Amino acid sequence: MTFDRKDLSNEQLISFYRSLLWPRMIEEKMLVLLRQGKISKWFSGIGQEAISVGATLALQEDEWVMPLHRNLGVFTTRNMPLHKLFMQWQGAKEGYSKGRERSFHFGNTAHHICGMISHLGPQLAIADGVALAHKLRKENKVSLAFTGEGGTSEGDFHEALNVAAVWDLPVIFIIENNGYGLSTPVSEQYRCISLVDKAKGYGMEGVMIDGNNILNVYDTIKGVREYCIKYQKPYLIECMTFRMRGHEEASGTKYVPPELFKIWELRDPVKNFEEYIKSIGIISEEGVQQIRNEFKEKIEDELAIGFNTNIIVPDVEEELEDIFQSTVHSPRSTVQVVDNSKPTHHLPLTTHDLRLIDAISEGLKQSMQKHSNLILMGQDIAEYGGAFKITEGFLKDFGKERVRNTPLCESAIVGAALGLSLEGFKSMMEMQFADFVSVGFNQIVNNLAKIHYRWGQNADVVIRMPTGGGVGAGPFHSQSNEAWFTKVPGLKVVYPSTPIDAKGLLIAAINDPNPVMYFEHKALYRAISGAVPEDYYEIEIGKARHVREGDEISIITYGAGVHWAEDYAAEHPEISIDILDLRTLAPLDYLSIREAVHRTGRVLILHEDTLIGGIGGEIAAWISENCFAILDAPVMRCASLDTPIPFNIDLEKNFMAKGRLDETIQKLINY
Ligand SMILES: Cc1ncc(C[n+]2csc(CCOP(=O)(O)OP(=O)(O)O)c2C)c(N)n1
Repeated sequence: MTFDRKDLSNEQLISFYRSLLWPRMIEEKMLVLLRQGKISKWFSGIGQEAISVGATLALQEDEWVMPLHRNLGVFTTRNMPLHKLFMQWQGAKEGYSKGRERSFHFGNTAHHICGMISHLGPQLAIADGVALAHKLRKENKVSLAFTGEGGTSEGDFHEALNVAAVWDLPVIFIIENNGYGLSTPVSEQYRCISLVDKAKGYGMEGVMIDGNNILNVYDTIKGVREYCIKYQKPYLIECMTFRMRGHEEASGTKYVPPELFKIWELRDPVKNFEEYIKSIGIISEEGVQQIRNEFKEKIEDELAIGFNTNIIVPDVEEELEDIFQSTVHSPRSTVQVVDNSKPTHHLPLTTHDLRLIDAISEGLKQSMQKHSNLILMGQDIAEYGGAFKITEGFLKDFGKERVRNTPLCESAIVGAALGLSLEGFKSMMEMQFADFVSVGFNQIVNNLAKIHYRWGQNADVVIRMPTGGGVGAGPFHSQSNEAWFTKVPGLKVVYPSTPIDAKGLLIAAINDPNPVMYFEHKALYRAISGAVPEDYYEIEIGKARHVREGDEISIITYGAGVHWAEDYAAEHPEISIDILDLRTLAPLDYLSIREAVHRTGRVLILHEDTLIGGIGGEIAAWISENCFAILDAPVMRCASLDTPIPFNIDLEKNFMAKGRLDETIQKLINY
């Protein structure tokens, strides 16, 4: 292995050596502790340290890195204290994730390290979002994301690189090509000759380098960083290396031909660099031993601290509280909150009549005026104004940087939204249709939803979801999929049914520093109008609206169901119907639900979503557990058929819950 020190001083070379040796020695100790049963799992980066260390050394300390499971060198080079890392690996409360995450699945905002999720590829697009933040602020910074060669087969790799190229983002993508996935060799992973050849396909530069040569890695990434900043472009680097141990320690290496270990042993990044600095006379064998002894001692000292942790005493309140970032200090405290939660409410504000769609648009526009750091992203939302024209005219008012057309890639855009959040931006992503969220699902339920609980970083993202049927659009443009998200801790789910609520809840969602899924019913867009305050205001997330007072039955519903229930009540004056519009599906307003049960003792839960697994089942269960004594009849549900939503208008009508509303109400009354 040949090293070219360029203009690096002797001190720098020694310092590089220390940075390289440190994770190696930590790992060697961890392998001992693993055998002694003192830690539970270990993903080894032995043999690959030059990549993690060299890359991190080449960056500024406040540039975000998205490491994976073999990048201990990133954490150590960012000077995370070993005792705290060890607490993390022990699952101790004193670690970086309060015991909630394992091995390297954690991040830390102060160190600008974004914690990985197990799914690997999704981390790449987060780097896009961070780079976008730098670009928008005209900062001379990059973000850097790692992937293994296995991860390059994921769709997320493609999406992230494509977005970075199309948006000219200063991101460095590093492939650590270590020959094997879990056990899958590269011959079964891809067919191109070199992965770096893919760079050309994305319209970016790329280079393949020896990943075991720290000076090579450092120098390349330093140069690439300058390129990315100067030209505002991404760059792909394929680092050739080898995994010297099993995928994780328990899984062995039987599938690897033994001669490969011999070959790569000769290319060991630590030993080779050690030999090099000795050969140029800047350190002696004694000097090396001195450093090794110093590290050995330091490891023991740090472990002594690291072992000294308290036994975790689970605290239910704290566990639940940490799902979300507190909203106490969010801008909401200074925003006027409209309380229209009672049928008798009075609006002391100047209003104008708007359709649901216009109210959403107005809420979004006022939010853009309020928050200069709010970025809108979605397919066709700029010049075209969005599939439903919600953002029509926004481009002129707010410019192309803040109103961004995206390539057709939901997953990467959700990931980019999270990256923007790491850098303090707010973002709203428009799903063109709620149905398409399935291809961004992983990022939402695993990255956005869990990040605050896992390592305390918030995801300040709103995803707008044009949803619902009644428009004859078939199975993939009409689904009700809100219940996919109400089940996921860490997401707020709002679903307004009126213009006033639509505007106020959207503003509240954008002010909320947590991820909010905002459902808007397409069939209500232009069909429903109402008085909407002209000013900027919020409707409180998590508060239901008592729509109509009645004393015979209570219909608990949301979305289109509110209008079905109101129409039914108007057509049946002989029945005294009470209606509650949930407005927020997560978190549910249990107090208002209880009051609704109390008013009539007979409850019907109505939703357009299909029956099985719909939110109605959850509410019914809660009512029967908590309100049994005040019920006069079993809780009933009226929902759509458990089939996909069909295209033909008569079939769709047959599918819809609305067609069974009368029958269910009669059953409930006559019980
Ligand atoms: C989406 C997903 N599928 C499968 C896995 C299981 N898995 C974990 S690591 C891994 C291999 C990853 O290979 P590579 O990207 O080359 O990284 P390496 O482990 O070699 O560093 C697999 C299949 C996973 N974590 N995520």
